[in-house]
Parts: sequence; structure tokens; C-alpha cells
Amino acid sequence: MSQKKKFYITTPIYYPSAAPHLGHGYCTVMADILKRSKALRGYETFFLTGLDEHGEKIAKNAMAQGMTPQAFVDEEAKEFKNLWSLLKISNDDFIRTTEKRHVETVQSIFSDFLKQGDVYLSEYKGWYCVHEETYWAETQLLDGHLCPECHRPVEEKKEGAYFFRCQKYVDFLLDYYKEHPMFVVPEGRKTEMINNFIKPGLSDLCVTRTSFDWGIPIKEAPGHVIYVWLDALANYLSALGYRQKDDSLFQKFWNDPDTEIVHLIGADITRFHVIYWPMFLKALNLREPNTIFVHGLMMTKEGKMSKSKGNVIPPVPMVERYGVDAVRWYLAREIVFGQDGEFTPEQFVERINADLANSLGNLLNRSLAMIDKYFAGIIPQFSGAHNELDSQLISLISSTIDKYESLMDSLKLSEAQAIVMALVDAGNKYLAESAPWSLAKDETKKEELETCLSLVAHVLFVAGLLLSPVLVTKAPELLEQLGVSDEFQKFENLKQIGVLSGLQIKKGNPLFPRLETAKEIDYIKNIMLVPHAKAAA
Ligand code: ME8
Repeated sequence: MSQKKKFYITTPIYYPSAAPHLGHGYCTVMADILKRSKALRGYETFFLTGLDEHGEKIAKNAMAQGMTPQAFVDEEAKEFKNLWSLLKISNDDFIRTTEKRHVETVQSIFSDFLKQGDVYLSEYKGWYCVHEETYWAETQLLDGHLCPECHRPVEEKKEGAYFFRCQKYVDFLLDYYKEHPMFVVPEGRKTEMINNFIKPGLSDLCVTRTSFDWGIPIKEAPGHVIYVWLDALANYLSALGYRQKDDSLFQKFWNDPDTEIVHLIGADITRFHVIYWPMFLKALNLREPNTIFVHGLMMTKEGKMSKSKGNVIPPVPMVERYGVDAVRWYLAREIVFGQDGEFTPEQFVERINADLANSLGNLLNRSLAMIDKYFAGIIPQFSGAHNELDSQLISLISSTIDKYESLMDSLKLSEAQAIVMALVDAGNKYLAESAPWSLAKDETKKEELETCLSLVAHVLFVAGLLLSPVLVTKAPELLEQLGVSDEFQKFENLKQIGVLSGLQIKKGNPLFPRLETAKEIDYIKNIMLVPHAKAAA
């Protein structure tokens, strides 16, 4: 039996310090699309997301609400899980860093680092605000001496802390970058890290704290808790059972050099993933992921969408009004994967209308109506190309499938959707130019008519299947209307033009009703107003 190819994809584990917004949704939806696309093409997949539940900030937010940190994160975890279910996220696990399995893995990793001499005890020095109980970096201070949060004077303070010996791994890291050009994508992010952090001289990383206790305690040093980033990054291993009794997932999805491992992250956390994480893995004598993909940030015209800025797009009302497919389509198609993207209500409505209601919806409705009318709802025979238009469309179908695969595999996610939509557009153009309504009037053109409608049915089949990782509810409906049963929905069938002949279509309601532009723009502008942001902050 041939072994299936394996794919492990992760999102960052988010801080449950407040309700999730569309920025968190963005990363998780992209990971979901990549997973589903690999699964469609026969890979065995594992998709992980979760929550980063420790740290001072969480403890403070909990206190402000009169809750214990654990009760607070338990509540927030429900919000994240609800959003993932609404967005039809198909994650295989949801790791929370307060879980026993994670805590034990992290403690065991720390113990080994200590034994190996990768961490050592020293002193952490910084600018401390007694009122906020927080250390600030010099660059964060207001006027060079005030706490950026409460504006009180800060004082220089020291505490005993353990440090990870970064210098030991710098040469390894630079060599690794050189030998693995796909390790950090887009490449510019790696250059930034080298120029801004590595070249100026990388300091050792503080990995424990004694100034707060909401973290994983260290067995060897009571009073110390592990600083959030070592704790957080280890989630990618602990969720797979690393250093646990049953580590079969770890063996399969991490320890096998043939497994393709991709971490999706936002630009804000590049340094931790691109510099420290590879060092931790090297210190553990484990393989590196294949790719750390740094996606862009979702912005609004006020700048980066963030809880603190209050310019968040609340995902729930968007999904409730437009459906999960429209929201997922917008995110996947409109925002170029790897670049920042600005959300505007105008572009949202335009994108949905142009692609889904007009291009895809029209091709489906017109094709099914004609198959119904001329062939009593049975997809006709394909008897090969009869003219140049047929030949062009046939070769476009085949090249679209190949390009889709290579674009998705090189994480060019938005381009992959664009080329499928270009095939749909070509299908509409082909219908207009082939004029099946004229062919139907001429008995001698029966074969041409059959080929024409069988080809557009095939375009819909290809589009339905290739878009199914994004359009998770509407693509299956499209395929159902086309009469393509579940067992038939196989990637291998896509190149076999004519394979649908004889299927009975099942015309249904239009899949994507056209949005009334002015009305919907107003609606979205309203939900973008501050009250939601306040609720989330
Ligand atoms: O940094 N646009 O958690 P976090 C796009 N716990 N993506 C956005 C976004 C926006 N406006 N805002 C947030 C943490 N994100 C750590 C991670 S991982 C071991 C630990 C996404 O809740 C983006 O992927 O601040 C970003 O990197 C992540 O949320 C940060 O989430």
C-alpha cells in the first residue's frame, strides 16, 4: 500500500485576553483552506489551533473582571470555539496551554534545557511599573521614564531569571536559512529578522519570571514560571503528544522528515517563530518545520485591526448576514496572502457580487437551465472538441487544475482562487460565444450542443471541487445541483472530461443572491462602528 503524504498545519495560539476579531478569523480560515485543499488532494492532514492562556496580561484581565485566571480563560475559550464552529473550521485539535498535557511537556523540555546547559540562571533587568506590575522596554516608555499604561514613573528593577543561550545557535540558524529558502515565506521577513535582530547581536532570551505566577511553574526553581513564549511555542509539539505516553501523532506529523509542516503566523510574531523557535527545536534535537508563512495583517482605514485600537470587524454578524462562504471567499480571494489587506465594505460587497453572484452563480444557473431544457436534465455526452473554442476550453481546464495545485503548494492561496475564478469566467465567455441556444435550433449540430453543455458542466465540476476548501457549504450544494454524488467528488476525476455524462442534475435555488450594494455597504459600516470594538476590548 502506498503511504499517504502528510501535512501538519498550525495557526498561532491566540491570547484569549478578549473576544476574537476578523484578524484572528483570517489566519484560522487560511489554515483551514490549506488543510482542506491538501486533504482534497489525498494528503493525510493534521490542523492545530488553540489558545495561549498564561501570562501577566491574562491574569490582570481576569482580575479586572473579578475572576480567577482559569475561569476567565475558560469563558474566553468558549468564544473562540464558537467562532471556529461558525466559520466551519476543521481543526483536528484545540490546544490550551493550561492543559495538563501541555504543562508536563513544557516542564520536561525546560528540565532538559537546564541539564544540557541551554538555559542558565542570571538576572533580568528592566523598567518596572509597580502599579501595573509590568516590565517595559526602554523604547516603550513615555517620555523615557513613564509607564505607557498608567503614566506613573517606572523604576529600574532586577529579578532572578533563567536565560536561553541564543548565541550557541546563531550560526546554525543562519546556515539553516541559507540552505532552506522556503523556511520563511515571504523571504523579506527573514531578511528583516537578520538585519534587525541577528546582525546587531542577539541577546540571550529570558525564559522565566518571578514577578507573576500565572504560568507554568518550574520544578527545579520554585517561584519561577516559564515566560510565555517558550510555553506558547511548545504547543506545536505538546498537542501532538511529544514527551507523552501516546506520542503516535508526534511520530507521524513531526518526527517523520517527509511530513510537510507549515506554521502560519502574523507579522507581529515573526521574531519568536523565525529566530527562537528554530533554536529551541535544534536544542531538542528535533527537525524544523518546512515553512513559517508570515501572512499580512487585516487593516481598516484606521490602521491595523486590533482590540486596543477598537477598529475590529466583528465576524459573527458578518457570517450571520452573508453566510460563511461569502466571508471565507472575501478573505481568501481579496487579501493577497502574505500582504496586508485593508477591509472596506465596498470591496467586500463588490467581491461577493462579482465572483459569486455574477460569475459562478450565472454559469451554474445558465448551464443547468440549458441542460434541463435541451437534455431533460441529463448531462450530455462529450464527443471531443468540435472547434477552436472547445479546444481552448479543454486545455484551460487542464492547465487550471495543474496551476491550482502548484499555487496552493507554494502557498499562493489567493492566486489559486483567482485562477479557478478565471476558468469560471472563461466558461461564461465560452457559453456566450458558442451560443448553445442557436446550436439547439439545428438538428445537425446535436453533437456540438452536447459537447458544449458537457464542457460547461465540467467547468462547474472543476470549480466546485477546487473551490470547496473555501466555499465549504456552497460548493457541496453546487456539486449536488450538478448531480455529482459524494463518492464522485474526487480530485482524480477532474481531468477526465466527459466523466459526468449521464448524471441527472438537480436544479435548486440560486446559490449566491446578488447583494444590494448601497444597502449592504451601510449595514457593514454600521457594524464596524465602535460599540462592537468596545465590547471586544
Ligand atoms: O501573539 N490581521 O497571540 P494574539 C490578521 N499568543 N491577523 C491578525 C490580526 C489582524 N489584524 N490580529 C491578530 C499571540 N491576528 C501569541 C501567539 S503562537 C505560539 C503565540 C492574528 O492573540 C495573526 O496571526 O496576539 C497574529 O500573529 C495572531 O493573530 C496574534 O494573536
